[in-house]
Amino acid sequence: MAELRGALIGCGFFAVNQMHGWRDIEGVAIVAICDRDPERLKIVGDQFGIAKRYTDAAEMFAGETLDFVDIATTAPSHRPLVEMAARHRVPVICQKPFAPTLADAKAMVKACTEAGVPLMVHENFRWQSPIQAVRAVVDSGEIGTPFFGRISFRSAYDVFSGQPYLATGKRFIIEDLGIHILDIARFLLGDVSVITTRTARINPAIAGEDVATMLMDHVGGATSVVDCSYATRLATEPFPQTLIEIDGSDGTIRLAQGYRLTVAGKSGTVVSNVSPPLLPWASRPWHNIQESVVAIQQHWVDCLAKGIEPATSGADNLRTLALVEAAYAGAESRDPVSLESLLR
Ligand code: NAD
Ligand code: 89V
Repeated sequence: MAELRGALIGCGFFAVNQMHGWRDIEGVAIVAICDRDPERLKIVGDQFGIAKRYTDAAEMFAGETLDFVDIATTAPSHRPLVEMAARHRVPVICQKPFAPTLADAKAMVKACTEAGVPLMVHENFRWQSPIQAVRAVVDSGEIGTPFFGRISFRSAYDVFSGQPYLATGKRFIIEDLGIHILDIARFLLGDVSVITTRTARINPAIAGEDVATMLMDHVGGATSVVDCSYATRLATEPFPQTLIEIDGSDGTIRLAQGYRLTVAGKSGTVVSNVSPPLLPWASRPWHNIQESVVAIQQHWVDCLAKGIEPATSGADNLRTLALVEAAYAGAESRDPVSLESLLR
């Protein structure tokens, strides 16, 4: 089969992981890159040996024949770039947060659907191997029917040095990090009908909230708590581990710090180490996230080959983004927010 010709837009902090990911995957080549900042374009172009470089995405779409485009810019540029890809009939991957608003995201899904173009959101946390291991246990039936979940991300890691824009936005932890954890809750326990949210800002040097606690009713009957903090100083810093508790009718799952998975179920208790592999180009503590980048990008290639919708398609991600919007609305009103009207 001919090699897929991809292009990447946005050569910033995180895109380097995506470029490594593409290099690891067979049957794909990134043939062109684009960044409006010539310095970033040069750094990534030189590091990965990409000769075709553009400072303007429109010029890149006009000048290249592409099988897909990978958008790794921040949220404000996502809608115009995704719509540009749709106009050029180029299948598109878009980084999270998919869009600044749910209305933008719905328009992006519509544009791609009408153009007949596949659209995947780079929602990679559910692709982390420890999270996949938890899902495999749930699917096996070992703990029966889940009725409670706690999906937790608490840290004091300095994310602002690598991503300074995170300190300046009115919204922070729910939109940037909570979005992943809410997506994991959906992945493990199904869609959500109602969410109740409390937030706080502990770090006075940032503009947005750095603590969020969300209580959710899942459509299938389970209740979950999603709690996120970048203001939690622990004896051992867990970044970027998501810790999970699931209670089911026949047992429990605990994913604890150090990637220790304990399953107490129908066949007894099993403790295992589900540490993600350290890829040759990866570095601790980011290796968990870096491995998931390869997994989601491989999934995209497999879906393109089979002509099937990716698990984290644009349409799927509307449900995660709706949770983000509902969480901010509920944090302000202090009332529970129903998801139904948002998703209409
Ligand atoms: P960044 O600011 O370091 O990089 C973004 C790059 O995009 C910059 O170089 C900028 O010049 C370029 N850019 C912006 N608009 C452009 C446009 N219209 N045309 C061409 N280039 C443009 O940001 P980052 O930290 O790399 O984050 C990028 C995205 O990745 C964000 O949405 C962020 O939330 C997401 N992210 C995801 C993960 C994850 O695990 N999935 C981790 C970190 C960041
Ligand atoms: O995944 C992300 O979007 C990152 C981080 C894990 C640091 O929050 O911003």
